[in-house]
Amino acid sequence: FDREKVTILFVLGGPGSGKGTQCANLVRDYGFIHLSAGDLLREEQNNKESKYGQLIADYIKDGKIVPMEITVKLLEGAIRSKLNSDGTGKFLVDGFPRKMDQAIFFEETVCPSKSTIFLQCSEEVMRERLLNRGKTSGRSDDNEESIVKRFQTFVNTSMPVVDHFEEEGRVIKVSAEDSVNEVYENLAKALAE
Ligand code: UP5
Ligand code: MG
Repeated sequence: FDREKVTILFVLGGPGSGKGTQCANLVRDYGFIHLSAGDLLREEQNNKESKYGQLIADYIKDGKIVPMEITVKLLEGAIRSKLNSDGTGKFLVDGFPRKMDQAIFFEETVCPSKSTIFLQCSEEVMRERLLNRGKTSGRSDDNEESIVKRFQTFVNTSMPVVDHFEEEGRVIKVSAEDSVNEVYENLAKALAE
């Protein structure tokens, strides 16, 4: 596709920081298309035809990052299939890139991002949200043991990506501790600037 016609915003933040929730708000108000890397991986995991099902299941339960070739292919396919008929499209890429090599590979081979929205939230708050969601989500990683691993991966592997984009002055940082509506107010204000 034509990179000039495609706008990409990365949406990053720790597990449970509210990426999916706030993306839904942005879709409603700004006409973005929402692509969650985690959702795409879970879909692929459930696809009986896929040879990666078991691998993805194991990585997600352990809070580890799935080899990027798989995730980038899924994202690229989703972008391609959701472009407007004139080739334009505004995408929120949620939960990706979460490792430095993914960030570089995606921007070089698929499309550079315009900006990164970073939802900043304490582990205490995120843990409570995830355990609460775990009562009904059925997600294999919404349990104490997986949550600890997800936090470790986030701090050690994914934060360096945010720091890198920040050094380049390409991060919109938003406090994500408060209620969904308050966070969205912060976010909308930051985007307007
Ligand atoms: N909630 C949200 N906002 C709230 C607020 N302000 N106040 C109170 N409650 C709030 O929200 C989480 C929960 O909190 C919900 O119950 C919500 O109602 C509530 P959500 O919006 O879902 O937060 P989000 O940040 O999207 O949390 P999520 O669990 O999806 O984050 P993760 O980053 O952990 O999950 P993701 O699906 O992106 O990735 C899962 C796994 O896939 C990774 O651990 C990894 O193994 C794998 N993966 C890769 O390998 N590569 C990738 O590129 C991407 C994922
Ligand atoms: Mg999510």
